Amino acid sequence: MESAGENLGGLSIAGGWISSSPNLDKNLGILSAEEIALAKMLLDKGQKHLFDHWPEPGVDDTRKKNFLHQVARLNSSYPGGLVSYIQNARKLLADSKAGKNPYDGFTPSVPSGEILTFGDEKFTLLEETGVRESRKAAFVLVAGGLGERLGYKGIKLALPSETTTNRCFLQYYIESILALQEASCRTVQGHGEAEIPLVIMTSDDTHAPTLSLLEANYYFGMKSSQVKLLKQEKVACLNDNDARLALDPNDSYKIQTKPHGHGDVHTLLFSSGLLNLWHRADIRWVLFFQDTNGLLFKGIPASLGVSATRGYQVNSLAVPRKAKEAMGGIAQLTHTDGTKMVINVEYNQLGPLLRATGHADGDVNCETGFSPFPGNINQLILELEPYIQELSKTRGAIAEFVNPKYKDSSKTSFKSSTRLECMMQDYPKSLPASAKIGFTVVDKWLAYAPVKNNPEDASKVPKGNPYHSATSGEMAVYRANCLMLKKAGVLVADPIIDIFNGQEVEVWPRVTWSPKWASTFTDVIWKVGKGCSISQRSTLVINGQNIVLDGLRLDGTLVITANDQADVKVTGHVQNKGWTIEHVDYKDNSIPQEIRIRGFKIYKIEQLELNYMESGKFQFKP
Ligand code: UGB
Repeated sequence: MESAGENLGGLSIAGGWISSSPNLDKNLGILSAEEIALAKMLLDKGQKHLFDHWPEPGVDDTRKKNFLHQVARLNSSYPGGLVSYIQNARKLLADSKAGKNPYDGFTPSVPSGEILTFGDEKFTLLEETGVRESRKAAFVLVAGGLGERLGYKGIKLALPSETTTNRCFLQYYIESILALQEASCRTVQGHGEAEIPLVIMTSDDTHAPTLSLLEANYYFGMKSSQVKLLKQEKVACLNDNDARLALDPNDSYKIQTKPHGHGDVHTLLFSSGLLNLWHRADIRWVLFFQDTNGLLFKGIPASLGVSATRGYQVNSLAVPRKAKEAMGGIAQLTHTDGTKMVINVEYNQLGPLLRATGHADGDVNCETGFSPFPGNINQLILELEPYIQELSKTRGAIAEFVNPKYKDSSKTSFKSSTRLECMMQDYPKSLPASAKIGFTVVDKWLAYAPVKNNPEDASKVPKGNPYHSATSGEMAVYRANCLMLKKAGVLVADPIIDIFNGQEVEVWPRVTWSPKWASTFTDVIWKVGKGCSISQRSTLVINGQNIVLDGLRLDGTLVITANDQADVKVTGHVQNKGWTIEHVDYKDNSIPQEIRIRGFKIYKIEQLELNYMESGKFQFKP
C-alpha cells in the first residue's frame, strides 16, 4: 500500500491532505471522508485529469458527488478495486503495444475428450447417468449481452426459439431444467425431491426486462425462489496506454463504461456466496450456458454423464468443427516451461499458432473430414468443489485481455476508448496441469443453433458456413426434432429447401415438444410406437408428459395437450389443411421484429387440437 506522502497524487500534511489537483482541492469541503479517499485513490493512480474541469464549490456539487458514487461502484465491483483494474490495464496495454503474443512459448495439441454418436448405446447410457446427476446440478445462464449483432430491440431471452408455439428461449430453458429435475427425481427410489437452482447473469441493459419477463410469466413454472439474478457491472473505459480513465462524452461527471464480458459470471458467483451454499446443499455440478441456443438441452444429459463418468473438473461442450471455421477450437497448450492448459483458442489464433509450431498447413481437416480441434460452443460443466477451491485462490478474477483499436502504427493513441474484457471459457487458464479437463463432442444438429446475426449479415455468410440467425435457429429446432423422431423409427418426410431473408435453409416438418415430453433420446423411443409418419407440410405440437404416438399418420397440423395425470395414446390418420409458412420481408416494419427477422410467418389455416385435462387413460383414433 502506498502512503499518501509517497504517492504521485497527494501530499500528506499533518491534520489534512492537499491533492495535486487544485480543482479538487477547492472542493474538498463539499466531500465526505469516503469521497475524498476515493478521489485520492484516483490521483494516486494518475487520474488527475478526471478533476481538471471541476468548477468552484457551489457549482455542480451534486454531480461531483454522483461522480464519486459511480467511482465507488466501479471500485467495489472489480476484484481488487479500481487500483487493480488500472494496474492490470497498464500491463495488458503495454503487452498489446509491444505486440506480445499471449501464446508465445505454447505448442498446441489435441486434448483428450469424449466424442459421442447420437443415439448409440453409449450415448443413451451417458444420458441416463446425466439425468441421475441433474439433481446435483445448478444452471447458470449468462444473459448480460445486448446482442448488438442481432439488432433486436428487446432482450434475446424473450425471443421465440420457434414460432410454431412461440416458446421463448427463457421458457425453453426453464422448462428444460424443470423436466430434468422431475426426470432426475424419478431415478431416486421413492421419488426424491430436488430443486435445481438457476442463476441468470444480467447487466444494466438486460436486468429489468429479464425480471419482467420472469414475473409476467410466473417464472415459467419454476419457483421464484429457485431463480437468482446476478447483475454484472460495466467497467471503466480507458483513453490511452497509461490507462487514463475516459469521461463519458455526454456527461463530464461520469466515467465512460462498457461491458466487461461474460467472464464476470465467475466473479459474481464467487462474491455472491452462492457457491458455498450450493456446496452445503450437496450440489456437484455447475452448468454454464448462453442466451439463444434452442437446442442446448438436447446435449446436456449426455455431456453431464461424461463429466460424471470421466470425473471431469471442466467439461466443454463442443461440436465437430471444419478447419478454419469461425468458431474457437479446444486445444491443449503446452509451454516450453512444462505448464499445460486445455483452453479455447479463437479460430483466428489457432491457425497462426499451429503454423508457428511446426504445422506448416495450419488448421486442416483430419481423416474424419473435420479439424482435430473440436469447436467450442461455450457451454461449460464445472465440478463445484474444485471450482470453489480455485476461485477462493483467485477471488473470482478471470484472465483478461484488451483489444485497443490504434490510430496508427506508433500505437500511442486509440481511435476510441477501450476497456478490459474477460470470457467465461478462460476460467481453466489458471488451473494447474493436473486438473482433469476435457470436452464432449456432440453432433452439431443436436446441440448448437445460436441466434446471433441479423438477417443482412447472415445473408452474406459465405456458403457452407452457419448463419446463426433467427431463421436458421428456428429451422434447426424442427430439424433436430425430426432427426430424433426418425432415429426412433418415425417415417419423417425429407425437408424442402427454401430461402428466407437471403438464407437457404432446410425446411423440415414443424415438430415441437415441451421439454417434459422428452429430456433424452430414450424418452423419445418410449413415446413413439410403430407405424408413425409425418409429411413435410405437417406441424406436430406435443404439450405434455405422457403422450404416446402409435401408428399416427400425420398430414396437416396436430396439437396435443395433456396434463401430467392423463395417459394419452394418439393413433390413426390425421389430415387437414394445416399451417403454412409464408415469406415475409425483414424490412417490412408493419410486421413485429421478432417475426420479420426470420423472414417467414406461420399461417394457421386448419388444425386438429386434442386436449386432455383430466386424469385417466385416453386413446385418440380419428
Ligand atoms: N454476455 C454476458 O452475459 N455479458 C457480457 O458482457 C457479454 C456477453 P455473445 P460471442 O456461441 O459460438 C461466445 O456476444 O462473442 C452473454 C464465445 O466467447 O453471443 O459470440 C450474452 O448474453 C465464443 O468463444 O458471444 O462469443 C450471451 O449469452 C463462442 O463460443 C453470451 O454471453 C461463441 O459465443 C455470449 O455472448 C459461440
